[in-house]
Amino acid sequence: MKIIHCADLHLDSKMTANLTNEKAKIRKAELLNTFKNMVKFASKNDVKAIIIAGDLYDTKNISATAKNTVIGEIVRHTEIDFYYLRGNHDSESLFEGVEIPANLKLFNENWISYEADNKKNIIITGIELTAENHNSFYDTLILAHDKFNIVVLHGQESLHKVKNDTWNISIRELKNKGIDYMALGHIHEYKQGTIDSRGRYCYCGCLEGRGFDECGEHGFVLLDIDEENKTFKTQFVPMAYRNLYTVKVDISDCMNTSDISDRIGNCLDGASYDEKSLIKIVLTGYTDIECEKNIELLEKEYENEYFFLKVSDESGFRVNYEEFQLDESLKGEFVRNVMSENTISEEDKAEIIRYGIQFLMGAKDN
Ligand SMILES: [Mn+2]
Repeated sequence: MKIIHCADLHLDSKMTANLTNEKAKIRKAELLNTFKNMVKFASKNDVKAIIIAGDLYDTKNISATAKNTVIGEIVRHTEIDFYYLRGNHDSESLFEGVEIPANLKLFNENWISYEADNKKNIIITGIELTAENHNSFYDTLILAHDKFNIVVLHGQESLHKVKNDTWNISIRELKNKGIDYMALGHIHEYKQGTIDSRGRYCYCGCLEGRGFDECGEHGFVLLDIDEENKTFKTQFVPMAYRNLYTVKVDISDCMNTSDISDRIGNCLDGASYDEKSLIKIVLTGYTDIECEKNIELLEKEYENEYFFLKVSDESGFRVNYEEFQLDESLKGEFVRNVMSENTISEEDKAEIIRYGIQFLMGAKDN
């Protein structure tokens, strides 16, 4: 039996952190579309169940479009059962006034188990964490050890129990419970780990990256379970329409914007990102204080090659002290004065000297 494990779709996210309203609108539509594409994949590949391990939505106020899209897909695909466990971003009244389709299986603040296959060998069990149950839910989990057990939870993994943290999940406390696969949500990056000699836990990551803290490939996990032998294989399936990448470009020794542009060009050519990507260029390294650097121009130069591109300058300046040692001009005097100041850090000195020299050079031009 094939099962999809997805989580953290965050449908209806604002998406305006980097993007214009127009592009944010496009991204919002893409999030919904990727959900539809995942269901399409499930239908085509004989997937019998889709587990949504929390944060299907991003806000408590869900748009009619997002609501109708999800319900519409569930109703349209009666061949698939949807197991939806709410996360910390999901609304309590999500299905208020809506008739719950028979193939939509929900969870609540108590453990609930569902038989996922006709042979009753695969059991999906889940609980939504609350302030009341987050300390006790480990003890109340009782599984039949002769079944293939999938446990669904939404929260942050840790070794030990963290008191007063509703969204904390101690992996150690879930040892020897009979779990085969734990489908987790909350961490937006794909990650697998071991529970005990029997079971594994997995964060499938979010379905689409939204910001530059969610770089790289995104998608879902496809489980292929042999219900007779109770063995299984997992596969990460990339599904995101667009990916985000942070690209570090060392601009050490560049003297002007053209030099920097060449470095950026080399890095981008080497990586060959899809033109649909969102790119954040981070300039690193150290340049001479007299380096001419125009960030806006660099952004303009490359922004049309991708859906979105921004340049963030994290490079520093280096002062070539020897150059100023014997300089008798005001510039040399200024540099030597700053350098002899013991209360200023080296980085701040470089910054002060850079501004000072720019000022002196500007004054000379006038
Ligand atoms: Mn979450």
